[in-house]
Amino acid sequence: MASILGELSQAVIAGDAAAVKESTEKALAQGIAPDKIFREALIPGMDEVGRRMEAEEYFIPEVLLSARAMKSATEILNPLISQNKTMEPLGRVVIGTVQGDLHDIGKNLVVLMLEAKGFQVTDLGFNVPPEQFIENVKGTKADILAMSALLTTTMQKMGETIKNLQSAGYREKVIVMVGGAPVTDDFSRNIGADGCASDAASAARLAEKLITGRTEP
Ligand code: B1M
Repeated sequence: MASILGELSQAVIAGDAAAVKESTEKALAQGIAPDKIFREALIPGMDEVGRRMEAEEYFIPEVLLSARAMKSATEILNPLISQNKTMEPLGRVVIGTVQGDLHDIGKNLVVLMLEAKGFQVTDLGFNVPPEQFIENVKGTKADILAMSALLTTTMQKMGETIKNLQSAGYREKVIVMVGGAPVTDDFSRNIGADGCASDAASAARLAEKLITGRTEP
């Protein structure tokens, strides 16, 4: 008999939102932790969707169905993960997916993990132009600017945003973190970011490390 996490993964691949919701609820009822459900069912499911897209077995409509199915699970899991919030925020973060890029599933997971760590997060969504990032960094007095990109064509917007931050005299006032599948350590260093992370949990750990490093005497 297939395990519940296997069933959940298959339901994501099939883009079946109702089955994803049902399997997520069953997994929780079996006592499986929300982060394990993400790591061992939802993310591998989306990875398989990506593989099929690459192999031209799946096209945009199928991928959108899977993305929507994934959302029906995150709607259940997010509040459970966010319960861990502390009263005093660890710091303020402005986050978004860069201009020209509509991928927000991974960014939303990063938001969730940051909130779970105790950060106060302003999520600007996707397709965010450099000037909107900068306005919000200033407006919220953010400690951290976090940018996500999933396309090799849009990741360049991260460098552009950092240059604009510099021109605005704001670069030294904010920590800049970048991430997303095509983003590497080398790329992050080259554009002058303070760090990058490969997944949502390590993004939250990195944010904590960077902000603690900055506030320590
Ligand atoms: Co798109 N897409 N897509 N897509 N899509 C990819 C990214 C792609 C790799 C698929 C492929 O060809 N194999 C490819 C990019 C190739 C490249 O540039 N290297 C691609 C393409 C080409 C496109 C289009 C151009 C397709 C087309 O129109 N011909 C188009 C572009 C639209 C646009 O953005 N302008 C497009 C469209 C779409 C949809 C809209 C249909 C949909 C997005 C829906 C949505 O997000 N609401 C979509 C999807 C779903 C994918 C795949 C299948 C899955 C992405 C995903 O959600 N993964 C993806 C293939 C893949 O990744 N396997 C693909 C699950 C998610 C949990 O992982 O997003 O990597 P990920 O996030 C991780 C880490 O990257 C990291 O933590 C997250 C959680 O662990 N992370 C950070 C992310 N941001 C971070 C920030 C941080 C730190 C870590 O610090 C700030």
